[in-house]
Amino acid sequence: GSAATVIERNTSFSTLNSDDVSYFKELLGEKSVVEDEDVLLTANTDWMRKYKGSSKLLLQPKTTHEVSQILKYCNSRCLPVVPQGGNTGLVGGSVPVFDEVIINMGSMNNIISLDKVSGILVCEAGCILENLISFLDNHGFIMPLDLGAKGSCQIGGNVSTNAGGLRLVRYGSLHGTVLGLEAVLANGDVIDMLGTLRKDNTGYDLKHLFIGSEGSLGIVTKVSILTPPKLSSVNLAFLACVDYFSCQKLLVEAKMRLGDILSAFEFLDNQSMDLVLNHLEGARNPLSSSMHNFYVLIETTGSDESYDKEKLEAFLLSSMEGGLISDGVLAQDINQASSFWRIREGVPEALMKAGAVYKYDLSIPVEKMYDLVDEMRIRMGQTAKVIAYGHLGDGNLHLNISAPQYDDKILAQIEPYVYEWTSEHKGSISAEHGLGLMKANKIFYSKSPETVQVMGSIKKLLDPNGILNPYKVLPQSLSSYH
Ligand code: AKG
Repeated sequence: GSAATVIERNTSFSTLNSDDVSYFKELLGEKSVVEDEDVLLTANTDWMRKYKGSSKLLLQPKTTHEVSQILKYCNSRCLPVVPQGGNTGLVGGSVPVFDEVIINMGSMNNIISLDKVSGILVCEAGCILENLISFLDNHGFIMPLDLGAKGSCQIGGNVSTNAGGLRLVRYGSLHGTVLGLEAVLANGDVIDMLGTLRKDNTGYDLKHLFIGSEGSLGIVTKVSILTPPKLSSVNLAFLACVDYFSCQKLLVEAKMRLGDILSAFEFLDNQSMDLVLNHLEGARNPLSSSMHNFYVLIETTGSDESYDKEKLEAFLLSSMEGGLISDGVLAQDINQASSFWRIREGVPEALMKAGAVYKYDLSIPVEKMYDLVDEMRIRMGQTAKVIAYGHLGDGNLHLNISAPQYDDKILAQIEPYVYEWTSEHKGSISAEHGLGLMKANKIFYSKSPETVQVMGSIKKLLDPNGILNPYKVLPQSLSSYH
């Protein structure tokens, strides 16, 4: 059993026939119309192997025009579609639920331009994040976002899900760094909002509707993004704290004392560390003792090697003296730094190897965050492990419940409790992963009925037949119309 709620196929959708397939072959060429069973099996299944659709067709458009023609056709035929990037999402948003046509964006992977004065990059949606990072590195820039899935995830998917990641604490969310985008609406209209300006207050800033709407309002085909300069001095500390309160105080101090050079503040608890050490090959605890309760990674990025290092070392020394940190080590080179990151970024992979996992991605006021973890440990008892880590600097907790296998009894112990608790503490039930299929019907825990109603109206305006990524994001009554 999976955590998916039971939903029904929208009866107003038609089903794919051989004329449809012929039309797409004519439009895209045989090679870009995929019916191969192995390819479809992969594309129908999400990264966690928890959500599984039954699509019979995957399309690989190479241009915006092709995306436009595909959607125009599907809209007129009432054929539902699911846009798919790297398929690394964690909420079942990037795979079909039933037989939706998969629109794979991977062939639109051209970099269009980089303005080396302003650092503004324009590229197609299917560019893999890591490729953009390498490209920019050669030109003295970095991407304003970085996440564990960088080797597979695509910028179009990042933008469509408003992915957060490890650098948000420094560079802000994609609502700030994405300067423009091009999107194709359900009816095939191409909306050119691909501006490359920092400032543009001419009317409604519609690009924001496509950032974080998970492909439910249109398909993002091109992106313009502000990239920060690559600074010469990066330092990474791996630290231990005795309790959660110390992690919290350390965050306040780090923001105040490191100020402009702070570029990441991440945490994991000892259960997360144990999991990584047990399941990831070659992983080892950078600190000699493994008896610590919490681990914190602090990264600084600045332009003056000796000044930055002095600043960080002085901060660490006083935090040590003040008892906020009980142990710590500074990465001596880039390899050591990546081995530290591997521990933090490797938790999701270790969780997958450990068995079944129930994932919650919550925004909770920092001071309350770990109360939920303690409460969940009591609730779950011996039946499952509670693993907590995440972006402490952003108030974002990744709460994961790990069990040998999926079990509805375990699920009933977790939900709706986790959602109710989060809602009561004025948190968000999706900090950065989106709602997808997993949480489409849970939106009311974080949004008022009036707000959701407006979302429904926008959905209906832009996608009147509900063909774009159906069953996701909004409750089914608002996202697909029977
Ligand atoms: C992260 O590691 O920061 C993620 O977003 C993944 C969280 C998860 O696996 O729950």
